[in-house]
Amino acid sequence: MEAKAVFGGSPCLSSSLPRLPAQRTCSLSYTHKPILRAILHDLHLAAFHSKSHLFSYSPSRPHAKTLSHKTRIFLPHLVASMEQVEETYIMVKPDGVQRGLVGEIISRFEKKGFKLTGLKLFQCPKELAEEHYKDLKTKSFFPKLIEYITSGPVVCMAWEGVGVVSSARKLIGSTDPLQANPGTIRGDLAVQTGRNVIHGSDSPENGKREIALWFKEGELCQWTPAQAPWLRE
Ligand code: DAT
Ligand code: MG
Repeated sequence: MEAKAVFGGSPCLSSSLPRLPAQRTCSLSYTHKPILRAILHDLHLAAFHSKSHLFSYSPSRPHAKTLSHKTRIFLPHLVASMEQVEETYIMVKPDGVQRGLVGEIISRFEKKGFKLTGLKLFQCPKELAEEHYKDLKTKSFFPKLIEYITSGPVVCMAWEGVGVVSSARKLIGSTDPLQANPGTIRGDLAVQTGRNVIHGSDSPENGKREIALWFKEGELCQWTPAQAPWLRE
């Protein structure tokens, strides 16, 4: 009988996680059980020292008595619950669609590692555009903004992930493309505020509000990307 020890990576030895390329494995005979236990115990303590409150103590486990520390069981569900999954509404505006930038824009979010949960090409009615931008109703540019957003099809997207709202805003860049940093979508692909190719929700609350506004029930898809364990430990 053999047991595998994993070195150099996450010490969470869940069998559901694939082994990361940088990790090394070695096979130990089961007759080396006490040594293996000691190695694993030390790895746990080293890698998760600052998160010790996330471990439960299990003094009832027999080998705990033979070690100088209490045995700890890692509780990954507690770590997951600490990191709030957000959703954001991202929209390629009519200029982005007309200029053939849809693939490029989707690709940036995919490559970053966020999860696409909704996607459609859509001709936006005036009432929806006005509701979406209702906070800007008093602005002088509001009529032109509505005219622009309804001038051709848009690509509506819902993206999900930890920190996705603020990260998407960083990927998008400043409202004025001339002020947007190179490397951002607006910084790389646009030159004018009135043609800034993309929208992104400005808060988690607005992310939820806007997704509910632009997507009907049944249009969103919940799924688990195969790459999930390669993006977050
Ligand atoms: P953002 O899209 O970066 O969240 P915003 O919410 O302030 O920016 O404005 C919504 C859109 O309105 C923006 O993407 C383009 C347009 N807009 C904003 N300010 C403008 C201005 N001064 N002149 C013309 N259009 C403007
Ligand atoms: Mg905005």
